[in-house]
Amino acid sequence: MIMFLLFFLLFNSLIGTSKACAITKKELPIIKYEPHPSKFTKLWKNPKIKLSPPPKLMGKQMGKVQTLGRPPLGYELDGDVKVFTLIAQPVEQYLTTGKPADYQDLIPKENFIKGTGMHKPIIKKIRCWGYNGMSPGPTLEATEGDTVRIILKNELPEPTSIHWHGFEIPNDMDGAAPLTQRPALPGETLTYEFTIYQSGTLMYHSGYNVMKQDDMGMHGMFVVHPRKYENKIDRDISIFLQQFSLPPGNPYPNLVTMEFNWFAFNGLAAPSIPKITVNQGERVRLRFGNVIMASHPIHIHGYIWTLVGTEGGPVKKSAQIKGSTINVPPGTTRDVEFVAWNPGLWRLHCHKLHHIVNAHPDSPMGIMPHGGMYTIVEVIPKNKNAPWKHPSEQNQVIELMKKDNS
Ligand SMILES: [Cu+2]
Repeated sequence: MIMFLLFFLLFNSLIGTSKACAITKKELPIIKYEPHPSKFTKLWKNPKIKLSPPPKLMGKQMGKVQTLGRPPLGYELDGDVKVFTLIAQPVEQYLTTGKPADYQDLIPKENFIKGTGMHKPIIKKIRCWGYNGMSPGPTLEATEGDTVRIILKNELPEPTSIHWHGFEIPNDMDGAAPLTQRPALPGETLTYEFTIYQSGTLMYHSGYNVMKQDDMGMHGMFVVHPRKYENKIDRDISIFLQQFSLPPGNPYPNLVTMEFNWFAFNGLAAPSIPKITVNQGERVRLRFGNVIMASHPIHIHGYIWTLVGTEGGPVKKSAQIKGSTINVPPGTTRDVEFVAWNPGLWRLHCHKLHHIVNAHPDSPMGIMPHGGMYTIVEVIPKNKNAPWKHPSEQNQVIELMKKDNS
């Protein structure tokens, strides 16, 4: 009997305990943001670090390349040396702003089937790392033969360095820390200086703790113009390809998976990627860069473009390839050019179709709105009322195409 009583009391107290342990709403723990805490974070915590605002345009900017949807970065001149400043820092930005696409009003209303196609755009914030308040960092521009100095200020909670991707420079400038240099500790500054003997669409990205820092968004484009281009470029546009794994409700990228569910051009996902607007007859160069893990076959509608450059520089005329899709594997850049002869609204997107949807649902249901690596090229006609003609029939454009093929 005593044993039974004891058992009864014990059983009751267990139930009682479990009841007491149940977390009520009031007791939910408050989790403070500390980006990817590790045992080292504390060691590197530098209370003196305050995040700098993005540096203002400095000196005379090059202004030739347009980084789609992103502000440009200028430089200062110290004698003949072009001086750039990059501040490595945590960044909070919007992949999608919740606003409709800037080409939404160009789509004829009657094209929408009632009840479909007018999804309310979502807002998606990401907390990542980047340079000068954004990821990808700003596009640097120089000309073959220039000497450049890049000042890197570290405002991250861990050491960092910058690797100059594709550059033929002295070993101690390679930024592959700790192999070729000591990284900058939080609060420290590093200076790189080198002469550029090549041209092409090159890149920069973190050279320390690369898997984490590069995946967190620490990369950008570095365009080196040749002394003279083969053709005059009217629109020179840079697009950095990015992908992130963002679990639902979590703005921090998951770095240990290849299950990416957010895809971006210059840190923006459709419908928040701006359209590219060009005039009929203009020569357009698109520069694509990729330093992360997946490859992206970028496709354009209505045009056959020509591969004119890689991170290795201009492609020889005899080796130039034509197509409507260019694959951009990790660690490479691809420059394509076309003369905008064909007026209208043309899709420009990744042809891995998982990459043109935001936050993949478990199973595709209904009509899925465009997201990810998707925008349009709007080619404004010279004459709105002119009938459509292929360049082979259109005298005005034939001259341009001749130039293109010469
Ligand atoms: Cu893709």
